[in-house]
Amino acid sequence: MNHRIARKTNALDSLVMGCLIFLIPTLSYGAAAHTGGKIQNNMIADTRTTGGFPGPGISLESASGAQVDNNTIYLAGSYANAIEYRFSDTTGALIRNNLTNKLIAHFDSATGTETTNVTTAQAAWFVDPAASDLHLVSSIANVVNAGTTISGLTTDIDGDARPTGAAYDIGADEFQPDVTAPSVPTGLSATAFSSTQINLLWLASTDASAGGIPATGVSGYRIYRKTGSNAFAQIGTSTAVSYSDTGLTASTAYTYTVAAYDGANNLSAQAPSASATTQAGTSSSSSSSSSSSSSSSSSSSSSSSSSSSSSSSSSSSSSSSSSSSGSSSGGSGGGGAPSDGFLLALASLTAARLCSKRRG
Ligand SMILES: [Ca+2]
Ligand SMILES: [Ca+2]
Repeated sequence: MNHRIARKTNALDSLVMGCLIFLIPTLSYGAAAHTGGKIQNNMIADTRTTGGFPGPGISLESASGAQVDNNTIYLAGSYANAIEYRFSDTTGALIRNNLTNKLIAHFDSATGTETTNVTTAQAAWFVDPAASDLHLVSSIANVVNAGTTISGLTTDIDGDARPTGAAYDIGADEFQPDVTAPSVPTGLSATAFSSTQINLLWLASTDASAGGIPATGVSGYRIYRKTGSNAFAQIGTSTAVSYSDTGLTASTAYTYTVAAYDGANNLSAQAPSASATTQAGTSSSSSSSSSSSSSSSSSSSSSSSSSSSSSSSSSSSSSSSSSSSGSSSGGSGGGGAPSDGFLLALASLTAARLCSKRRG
């Protein structure tokens, strides 16, 4: 596995943008005089606590005038730095709006300006660090709307507008709140368990991402029972796809429906209702129950069965990682810089553009 997606020498204005990087902790400019260039809107994650690459997520080496903006870096290992810039011919670096869980450090008299970076990120802030999905799960204070305006950087890794809201968000993701409700529960059935209890079962809803906006996921279900006035009133909630309504009257018909809500409290429409009649009291032997509708007038049908849902949920992912190019292992040449035998070289390319993928 390569650790560096781009090591460039004698190049001009290289662009590394919009990468979603799995287990490739270092983007690097090369050891010999790179001029200009931008590393923006990348998500870089390595959740290995042992065996990971002992280096930063982004490194500038002998790079003058580079911009490192709006990247999100989460590294679970023990290495102290997420972004490094080094060597005396690294000058004028602009390092802005980066969201990391490790430090930003410079060595060897390299010079640069660090603006509105946040280096205290927590794994819980992100959708799925193990899958390199470092989208924000919620509107994190001091991250959302807390960044600096970057000339020319008008979208995020998803293509969402920058800024969305009052100001740039920090990191690769311009946070978009989940405003999409989960799917409507299906297959609701009601079964009389006794003279005082009816059990409900239904099929799980899903909460899908939409338009590059991460889903918060199904958090639970609201349970409703039809009242004497033929309206539905909520009688409880359940995080499972079942519910037992107790304390009922014998030989009485009850009608139910359920709706799903997600982590942002978006509520689905109500499922087609289902009815059941509680069993008779002690003496009689009639019993019966069954689900399905029954009451004539208003109640809809029950529709049991039906297909399940599926479609997983939440984040997408789609890799894309290393778009590589000519390889070339061999000597690192850099003093002090982390080196390994897997360096990719993108020599002689100017204005090479990597990872221009778009999600959603
Ligand atoms: Ca976004
Ligand atoms: Ca949702």
